[in-house]
Amino acid sequence: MYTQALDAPDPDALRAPPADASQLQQRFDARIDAGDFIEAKDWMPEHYRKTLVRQISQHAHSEIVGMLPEGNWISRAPTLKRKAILLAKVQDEGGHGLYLYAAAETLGTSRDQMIDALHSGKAKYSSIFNYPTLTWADVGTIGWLVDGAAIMNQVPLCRCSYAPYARAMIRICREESFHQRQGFESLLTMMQHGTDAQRAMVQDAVDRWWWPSIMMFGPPDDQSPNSAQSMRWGIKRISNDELRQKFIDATVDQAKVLGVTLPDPDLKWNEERGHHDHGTIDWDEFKRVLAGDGPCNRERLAARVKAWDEGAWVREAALAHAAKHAAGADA
Ligand code: BYC
Repeated sequence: MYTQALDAPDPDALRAPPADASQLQQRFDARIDAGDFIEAKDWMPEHYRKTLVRQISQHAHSEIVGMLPEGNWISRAPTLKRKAILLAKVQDEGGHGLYLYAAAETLGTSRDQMIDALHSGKAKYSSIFNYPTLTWADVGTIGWLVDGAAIMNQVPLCRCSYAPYARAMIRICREESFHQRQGFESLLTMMQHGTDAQRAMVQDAVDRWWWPSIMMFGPPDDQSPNSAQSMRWGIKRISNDELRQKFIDATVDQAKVLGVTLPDPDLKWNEERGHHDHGTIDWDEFKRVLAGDGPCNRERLAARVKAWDEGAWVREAALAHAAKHAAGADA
């Protein structure tokens, strides 16, 4: 069981005005500058707390919404081995959601509040999960590209200044590496031992997932309203553009090993920069997906709300059991 939430601060202490706000602020800034980790019970500025709740809860929502596109293929996996791997991966994602909700709870926000924000459309989740999984090759491609992008973004979060988030990220990143490798291996099998139709299926999946994957890193740095402050606070350690570039550079060589083409005619090595140049990203599409108008936004949210409603009896039973236990009735 993941028990970070037991560190949750006293709600009264959260509401109480600090004795000497400027002194507390100075001490907090000095700790951030020294690269110290902040724990749940430490004083922190309200904006720092809110930024973390926003990012961590959105990250948690992404994990549990992210179970849906792949979950769609559990019953149709081509072999028992692939089914077992996919089941384990989707289960891991549920676990990541739990670690992250627990980390966000240490900031004084409740699970119900976070779930409510997701269901009412107030909270975001990653744009990537609003695209459909049309064929089996989409499952491998999600592992390779989506988990690959996730690792690139999430490894620096293991050094996030907020310790409960950093601790959750260490566990998550270990599992994400396995996810990425299984996706790559699944695609490699189809590319090397599959039929022409299977190879074409892989290429088609890569064509559809490439651009949404590089949008996962968020808007360009000069249009990212949260980046500067989050970097100052050590929540984000590397900027959106820099991470996107690292991901593109790493993925080009992997695509060559697989034998697939990345769908960007402008993608080429720039000797002077020591990086790959790439074509223009369709930020209008990104904004449309964020505004709720991607191919699967409505379907994803409806699936989450349905799962929540249908799970009400489990929550009620668990609460009733806990109440009985507290009253010593089952002793
Ligand atoms: N999708 O100022 P910015 C996974 C929002 S799960 C949706 O740059 P920030 C996996 C952003 O929230 C992958 N929204 O923001 C699971 C902000 O809106 P608000 C999820 C996006 O926070 C299952 C606005 O745009 N990973 O890996 O500094 C299976 C302006 O952006 C996106 C995480 O959540 C997007 N792509 O930086 C497989 C990692 N991009 O909140 C895999 C943790 C931006 O102001 N999160 N927005 O209304 C982060 O690292 C950062 O929050 C982001 C954005 C880099 C995503």
